[in-house]
Amino acid sequence: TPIDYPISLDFDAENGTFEPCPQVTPRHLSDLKEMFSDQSTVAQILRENDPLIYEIRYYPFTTTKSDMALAVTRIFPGTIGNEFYMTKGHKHQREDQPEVYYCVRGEGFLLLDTLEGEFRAIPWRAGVITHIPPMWAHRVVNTGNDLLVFIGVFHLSAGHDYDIVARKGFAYRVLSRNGKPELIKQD
Ligand code: S6P
Ligand code: ZN
Repeated sequence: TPIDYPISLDFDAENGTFEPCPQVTPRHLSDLKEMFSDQSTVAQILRENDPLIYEIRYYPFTTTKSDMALAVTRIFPGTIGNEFYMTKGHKHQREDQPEVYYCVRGEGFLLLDTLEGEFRAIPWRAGVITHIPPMWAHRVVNTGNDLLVFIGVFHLSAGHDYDIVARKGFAYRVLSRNGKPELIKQD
């Protein structure tokens, strides 16, 4: 239901949580298993357990005339094989829908890819704000030993295309070599 009066949230930047929070979406390894390069390690882990890779907390600021939304994502530290924990990644369905990302805590990369030849890996740390133009697929990778927290502001009507990312993949992966992140080109 639309709410046409101001709403404020109580945000805990250390934890990456806020109150009130109407929706939390967990993403376990099984939810993004096809995104990781080392499929034999994925299968091996999934035989034993299904680790939580990240969590998304949403707040829809729906009014009678607008559909802005807030999402706070917390990516846990870790690797699958030698690939750092990351978001599934998606492109917005509507071609006129950008997004603003703000890294609140942690370190890693924001990967941006048109999936048509243009790619950027933005080194990310607390304090960096990035505008994601329409038609750029986006994925965040946690390369640190600690939680990575970021805020996304977008329109609910943007829609999410996960399939195109699953089909084409990002141009580079972020892999751990001796604990240090390296960008590796995909063929
Ligand atoms: C939504 C926005 C974020 C992501 C979230 C999780 O447009 O970009 O809220 O949904 O960071 O990533 P993903 O790829 O699983 O949706
Ligand atoms: Zn998005």
